[in-house]
Amino acid sequence: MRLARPLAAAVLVAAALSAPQPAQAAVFKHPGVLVSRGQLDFVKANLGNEPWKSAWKALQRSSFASLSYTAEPRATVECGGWAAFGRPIAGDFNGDGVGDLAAVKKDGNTLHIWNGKGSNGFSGAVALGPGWEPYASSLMSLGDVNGDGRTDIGAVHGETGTLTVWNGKGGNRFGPAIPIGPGWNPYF
Ligand SMILES: [Ca+2]
Ligand SMILES: [Ca+2]
Repeated sequence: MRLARPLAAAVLVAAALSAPQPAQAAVFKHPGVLVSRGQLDFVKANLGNEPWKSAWKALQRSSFASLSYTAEPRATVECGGWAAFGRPIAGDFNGDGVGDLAAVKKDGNTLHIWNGKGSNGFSGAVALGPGWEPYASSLMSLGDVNGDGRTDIGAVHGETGTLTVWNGKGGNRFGPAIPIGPGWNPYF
């Protein structure tokens, strides 16, 4: 995770000012604070001045700093696995107002969705179903093309050139494939 230096410093100040937690050294040994006491004191003394003032306010607005934030630790954290997926598309596929990502996994040609959770966070991948191989290279987010307020997706069949639309239903669900018409291959 990379943070702007003032924000990173503010995060560390918040950590330093928070109440001490019960030690769990037997399970996990924290590598320690990566800045000096003098640096923390400097940032703390300048929280009323820019850029530290804005960084502090941004930290306070962050959902990760909320007292109601509930961590969702995962047993397995995937790193560097995006090469397994085709080009991702963006849209609000579950209808909660936060942007999501979708992409077809090349092995199995299954459409996957990652729901945005705000603050640049995403849920784990939700597998929707196989059979997307003919559409994987042209999958696109269309916005709302049927006017029901929900994000729709489309693609051009790689062999037939038929433009096909799937209307979003919210909750990461889509209606049946609706063929719009042939002749779209030259545009993709
Ligand atoms: Ca969403
Ligand atoms: Ca729609």
